Amino acid sequence: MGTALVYHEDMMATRLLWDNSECKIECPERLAAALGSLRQCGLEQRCLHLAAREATEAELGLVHSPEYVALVRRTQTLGTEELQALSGQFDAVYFHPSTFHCARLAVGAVLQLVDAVLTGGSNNGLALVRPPGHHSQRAAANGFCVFNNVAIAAEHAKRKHGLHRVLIVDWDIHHGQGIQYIFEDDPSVLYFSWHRYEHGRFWPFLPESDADTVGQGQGRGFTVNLPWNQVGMGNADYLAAFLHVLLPLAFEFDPELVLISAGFDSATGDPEGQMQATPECFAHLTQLLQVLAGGRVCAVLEGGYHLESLAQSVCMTVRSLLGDPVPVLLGPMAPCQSALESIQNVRAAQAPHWKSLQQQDMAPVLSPSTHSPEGRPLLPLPGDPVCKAEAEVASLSFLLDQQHFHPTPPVRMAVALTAPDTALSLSPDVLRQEGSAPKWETEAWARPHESLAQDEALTALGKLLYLLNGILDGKVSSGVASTPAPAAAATLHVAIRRGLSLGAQRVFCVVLGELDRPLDLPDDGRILWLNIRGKEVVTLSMFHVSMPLPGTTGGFLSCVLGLVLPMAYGFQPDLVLVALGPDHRLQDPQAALLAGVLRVPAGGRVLVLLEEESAPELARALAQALNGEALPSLRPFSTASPEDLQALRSLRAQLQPRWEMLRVAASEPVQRRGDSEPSGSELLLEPPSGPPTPGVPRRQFLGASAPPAPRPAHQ
Ligand code: Q9C
Ligand code: ZN
Repeated sequence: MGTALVYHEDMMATRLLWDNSECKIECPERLAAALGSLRQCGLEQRCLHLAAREATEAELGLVHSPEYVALVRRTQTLGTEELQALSGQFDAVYFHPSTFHCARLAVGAVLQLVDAVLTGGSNNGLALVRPPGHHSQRAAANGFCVFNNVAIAAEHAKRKHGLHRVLIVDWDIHHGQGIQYIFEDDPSVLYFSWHRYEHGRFWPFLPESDADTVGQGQGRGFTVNLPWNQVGMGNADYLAAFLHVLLPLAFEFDPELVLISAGFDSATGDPEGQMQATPECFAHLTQLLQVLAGGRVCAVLEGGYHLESLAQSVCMTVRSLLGDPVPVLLGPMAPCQSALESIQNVRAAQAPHWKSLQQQDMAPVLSPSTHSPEGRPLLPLPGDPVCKAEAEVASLSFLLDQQHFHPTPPVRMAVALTAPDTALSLSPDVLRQEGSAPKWETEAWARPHESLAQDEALTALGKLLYLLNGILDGKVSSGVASTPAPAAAATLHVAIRRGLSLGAQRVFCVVLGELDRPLDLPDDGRILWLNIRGKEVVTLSMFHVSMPLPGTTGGFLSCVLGLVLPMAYGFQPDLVLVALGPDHRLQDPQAALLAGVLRVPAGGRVLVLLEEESAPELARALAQALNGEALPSLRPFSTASPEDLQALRSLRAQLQPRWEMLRVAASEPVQRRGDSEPSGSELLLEPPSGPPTPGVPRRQFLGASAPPAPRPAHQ
């Protein structure tokens, strides 16, 4: 088991033999940089190595025409001038005498990876390959791509392993139009791509890269395009796209395998993408995808042309695949207006095809025509808008430097249960915590609380305090603790106070069941309290929210993806406390999902507090989720009820002035008392003021509370 790394040094052989400024960026050094940095970070040594092999012609034939395969085969014997002439027949392509060999190795590497993951040889993995694949078509090379590595792998997973649902996530900054064409009428492959588009003014200049292209025939709704219309998109924009577009659809699709077209030209510093997502963002994206398909995730290198940015982003991806907690994201987390317009448009275009997007007020934003009547792209406008305000653009070297030190806690997961935990059958790397805080210290914390007077409650509190200390000290990443039910409220109260006293600056409490927010806790923005229970939505402040537990799996998912995670990303907590109190009514797979996804924004620092009377299965499900193991399926998927959706809509409207990661649309009208929710048609008739907004008014703290404090000093 573990994480597979597939590679072959022969894939460094293909290179550009003549002058061509467009193609020269796809160079052998890309692989050397990625691999070198994996070695340097000690990550390569932790992977399982699989040798790449050449794909057979039958395998190439899963996607490509025999004539095209023959054409590429003939390039082996051509001279430089003939190679150059042939290359000129395609858009942004070069051939080399080794191209056929390299391209067959690239396909074979991905097939080796998929076979290993689908036969249980490894949990997940990365294929480091050249040439890339996602632009390549049935009978055409395109955009540095010769054979469509990922498309062939998806087809192979269907034919050879009998899969029915494969998700392809293309986070490369270019549109993988090749993959789109190959699967456009196929409902068994869900293809998601975001890409630099600039209203059609960026390569490959295709109208079918826009959000309103959703697939054909049976495949309608299984092509999902998220075009970025400005450069400068960053971590918040990418995460908003995952939370509000990709993940809801992916959960509803319920893939058996996730393939990532992992191009890193979407990272900061890349000359092609001109975006600003930091390498850490790819650790988050990867870990979020690992909650799908039982963790069967295969990442496949596509683009990425800034060697340092590429190398660091590859390392971040592999760290997540290995299960390490992710580095927290720094900086303000608010998607820009242009990103929100794109998100709104793709949600509107996909809403007819996905239950998880229905019944939510949706209308596309009117955007300027992207193509001339003849179908040719319009010329770039001088001074095209950029998403980020100039002042907010951190220097590249700063962004790439901040990753110098991400210590990984020696223990990923500890259980500190009061009931005997020997029957739990946990993975051997889960620590069964023996230690307890000193008696005097435990008693001091317990003193003000009557319910903590009992011996059992004190013992539980001692274990919890010890665990909390380990987490905030960087010795343990996450943990599960328990307490007798009558002591639950007081124990949670102590945990919050102790967390703050140990240096946590922001604690996110996600509370299920009958536990009230202690009255004497400071309401100064250091604690975000979200109680999921109760009859109705109550927003006591931007930091004190209560809502009903959705009665359906669909409603629960919308709550987790559309509310809990956006708030977590906006708050950037140092510590997440999940408390399952009396009558929490959460099913084990739901609890596991909640804990598993909260790990991501929290950089792994999640502590779950259970009642010791809960079933051992619940403790096990939580421990596995926090240890980065595969999550159980939420099936059967039940659609969110109108009440669930109404509660979420009203909460979103109340909270999004402060929690901007909740936004799913650009410039939503501010809600005034007594106003009804705007209907879709009203939005259509009144598009947000004029053409695309350059830049965003950011960080408007409309709530009474202060913005988050600066990052804590502790690690
Ligand atoms: N300045 C991949 O990333 N040139 N292919 C575009 C725009 C072609 C990219 C020129 C870029 C191909 C796999
Ligand atoms: Zn690319």
